[in-house]
Amino acid sequence: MTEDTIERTFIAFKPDAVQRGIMGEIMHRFERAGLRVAALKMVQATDNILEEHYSEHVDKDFYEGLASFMKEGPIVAGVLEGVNAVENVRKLVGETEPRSAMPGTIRGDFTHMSYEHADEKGVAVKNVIHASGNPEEAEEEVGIWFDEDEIHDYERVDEYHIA
Ligand code: IDP
Ligand code: MG
Repeated sequence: MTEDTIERTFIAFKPDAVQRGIMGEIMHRFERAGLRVAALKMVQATDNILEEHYSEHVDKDFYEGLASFMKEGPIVAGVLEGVNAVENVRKLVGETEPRSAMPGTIRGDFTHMSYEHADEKGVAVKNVIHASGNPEEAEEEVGIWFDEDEIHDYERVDEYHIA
């Protein structure tokens, strides 16, 4: 897919999604919306890669909790492709704080905790999935987690209808 309206976005199933066994249910939502899975791999996050990935949050109070949560177990990193993929994936993912995430969104359907609760416990908000916030972030994050030869170009059989 080469049109300008076709974007790539970065997603990651956080350790809670992997350990809760809900990766398939989450991926199903992206696949049925017609987003093309261009890359996918299970990786153990390291301090270095997390500092790059969450560079905007490194100095925040919740960073330590966030980094230790993201290292609790493997994550599954992926690249999704589609029309305005960044915006569409964030729409499916929902609000950052589970408490405010609407039913029907991934975070709204699979989580419920609040910032207040997470901060009181000194842990990160466990919200099952990461998705790039804007196209610039998406390009940067795809580059942090993937080499270009790990991103695959193939046609979905239903591409005629979905994009
Ligand atoms: P996003 O994941 O929706 O883009 P960001 O604001 O970029 O949200 O925050 C990155 C991640 O850091 C969140 O998904 C969440 O796991 C965690 N987080 C954000 N704000 C807080 C907080 O106030 N307390 C604890 N964890 C937080
Ligand atoms: Mg963010």
